[in-house]
Amino acid sequence: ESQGGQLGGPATKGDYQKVYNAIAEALEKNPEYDDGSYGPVLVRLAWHASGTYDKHSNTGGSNGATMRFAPEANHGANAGLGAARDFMEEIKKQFPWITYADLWTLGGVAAIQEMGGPKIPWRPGRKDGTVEQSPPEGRLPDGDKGPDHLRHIFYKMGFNDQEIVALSGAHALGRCHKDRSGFEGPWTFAPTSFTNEYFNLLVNEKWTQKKWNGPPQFEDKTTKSLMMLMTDLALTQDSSFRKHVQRYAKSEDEFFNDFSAAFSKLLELGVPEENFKAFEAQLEGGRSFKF
Ligand code: CCH
Repeated sequence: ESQGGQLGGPATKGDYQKVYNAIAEALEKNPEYDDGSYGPVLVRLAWHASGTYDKHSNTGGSNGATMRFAPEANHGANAGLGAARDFMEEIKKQFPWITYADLWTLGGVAAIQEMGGPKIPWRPGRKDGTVEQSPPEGRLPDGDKGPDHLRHIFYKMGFNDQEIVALSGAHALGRCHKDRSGFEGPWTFAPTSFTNEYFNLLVNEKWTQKKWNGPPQFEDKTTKSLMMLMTDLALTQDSSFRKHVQRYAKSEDEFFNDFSAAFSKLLELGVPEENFKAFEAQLEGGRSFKF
């Protein structure tokens, strides 16, 4: 029963706000987890659940939450996201009426907003799918590639160069884990704060290749404690990307506005518009969830 709030009737905006609040309150439930917050890994779950969209075949995307099933859960790109799915399972127990597909995307919204980021417009209406609807492996980006790879991957989702740069700013958050991706370390000094710091560091730091036996990654010359992937540096090496990197380094407002629009679009990839229409009547008062 995908439609049915706390009392069994259609879910209202207040019902979704309760789910949002439960996620927000649990973000720092385990001080031992990474940098003290599940926020970053929840953002990554929302992104990987949505970024499988292919506009040519109109398959993949956030509708379906097919990462619940083994094939997609075991895709190399999704290593470590079990921590986020387990977190969400606890929320799902409290609100069994919400779909996983709505829950995981709302989790990304709550995490961004609670870590100090912009408001992200979000609508409910995603349905949970079957294992047969799982996307093939290989639709998410690899960290050891250049600008052409980024375009190949993100153009399939329907994004342009400006949106690619804006979305990449999410790497202000979180870190790479040796045992998940093979890469190691955070992009910024404040990995649980959503800021434009990623762009400042791209513009102002000198990045040199890290000497180690892991996959190719870069470290900042000043402290050697931060990292960038080849795909991150690709944004500074291509003029059509670089102008937006420079713009977002100068103006956190412009970054926040553009990130909000692009992330909201990401979270709706592959969801038929009629799914949203069915719920819109319930959502008097808009699409943003935050008191
Ligand atoms: Fe990312 N990302 N990401 N990323 N990502 C990783 C971690 C995070 C790439 C590779 C990696 C986006 C785009 C890209 C987050 C959000 C976004 C990791 C480390 C790799 C590798 C995983 C690990 O070891 O745990 C590549 C390549 C691209 C190319 O564009 C986009 C877009 C978003 C969101 C809008 C977040 C958040 C994390 C941190 C996760 C954590 O657990 O801390």
